[in-house]
Amino acid sequence: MPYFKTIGTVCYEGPTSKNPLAFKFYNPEEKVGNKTMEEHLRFSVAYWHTFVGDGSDPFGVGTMLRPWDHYRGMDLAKARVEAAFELFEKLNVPFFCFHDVDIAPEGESLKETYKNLDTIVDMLEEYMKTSKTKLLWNTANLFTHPRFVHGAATSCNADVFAYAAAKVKKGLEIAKRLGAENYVFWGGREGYETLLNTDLKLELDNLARFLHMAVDYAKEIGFDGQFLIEPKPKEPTKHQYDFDVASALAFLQTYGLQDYFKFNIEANHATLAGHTFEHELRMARIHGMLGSVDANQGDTLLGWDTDEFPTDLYSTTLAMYEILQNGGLGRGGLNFDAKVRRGSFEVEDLFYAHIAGMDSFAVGLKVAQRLIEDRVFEDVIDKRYKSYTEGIGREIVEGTADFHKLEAYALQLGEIQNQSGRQERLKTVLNQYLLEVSATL
Ligand code: XLS
Ligand code: NI
Ligand code: NI
Repeated sequence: MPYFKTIGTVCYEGPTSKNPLAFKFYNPEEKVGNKTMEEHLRFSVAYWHTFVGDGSDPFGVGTMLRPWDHYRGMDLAKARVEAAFELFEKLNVPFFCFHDVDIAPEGESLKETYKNLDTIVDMLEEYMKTSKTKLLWNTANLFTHPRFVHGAATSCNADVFAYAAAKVKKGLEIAKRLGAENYVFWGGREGYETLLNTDLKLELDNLARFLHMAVDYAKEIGFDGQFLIEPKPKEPTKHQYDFDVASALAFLQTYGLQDYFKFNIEANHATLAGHTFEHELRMARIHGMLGSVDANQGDTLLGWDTDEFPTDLYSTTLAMYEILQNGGLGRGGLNFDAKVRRGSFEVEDLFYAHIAGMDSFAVGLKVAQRLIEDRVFEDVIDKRYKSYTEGIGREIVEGTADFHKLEAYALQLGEIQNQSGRQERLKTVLNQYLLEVSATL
């Protein structure tokens, strides 16, 4: 039985199409450089926002009554699977992602929760046999239930640590069974509210112990997906341990975990940390740690994770620039960790939202590809740092200069000549590319 009766398969119709249920820019088979758009972009639907979210916020109840919502319990979970694969097919998306609690309700006991999960995972496995949509990643929800009030791996309560470990163990088994490309760790409540009651050192040590155990267990069962840490500075805790790429990287390096993890960069988390999306992507990329992306956007006027579908072409272009410079996302993808607004409560909106996000990244991909082909920024940057390719600069880079040598050099220098950074001109060039490439789409 179809859940999205009014909607057929969404196809590419090109930029002049007036059909709201068609792609204007995302043409999966079209080649950009040496890969198709589908291979570059690796879009994924987030189960939680699209099949579970109901539009509730701290001030009001849900606004979205979905066609599967008359079911309860396991029947609801099963109906969601049916709806999910119908949407995946109609949108032609190659991937999806979920938390354990998104796909199956928690039982009275952990055993019963496992049983519920097994039933739904059986069903997912069956659907995946005939569907092209694969699992980009799954994760364990270690933040909603009251038991996680003080955190999970960083809880003050060892029983909670054990319970969280069991959930992740099960999650890894599911990842292995469903052939997940990655497994995500987002530290929902792994942070603190006040130092007055917090053993910061023990919490960080325990988080590292937990992640090491996960690495060991993945090896034990032969799960070869990529482990991803998803940094976020705050919300729900005041201070989250995986604050941003820089601090999470320092944590991984401190505890000898850096070889087992990459980052899942979420746009809105970057902005919450006071960075741009492209800053976080660049930081991850230059350290060889860019794994996957939670594609959404925040609102500069609001200080929380608004998780909007990405429509800002400037941002999708700069993001795709980083991704292309990274040589792609490897096993990662662009997961729409994004939700329709509370006022967009009809099922059609789920489709419009995904179409908007997919088209926006398709434009970003094309513009970024052209920028790279024409070496727009590369040439500028090469020229800007030229002083490090010759003379004293080269000695600094090659490690043959020391303070004595540099002092001697500085003492004989005349007035130092600097050159303009040309920021405004570069922004105009970026605008030109956006407009030019868009005009030829
Ligand atoms: C919340 C996070 C979450 C993770 C998965 O802010 O983005 O949705 O992606 O647990
Ligand atoms: Ni996310
Ligand atoms: Ni988020």
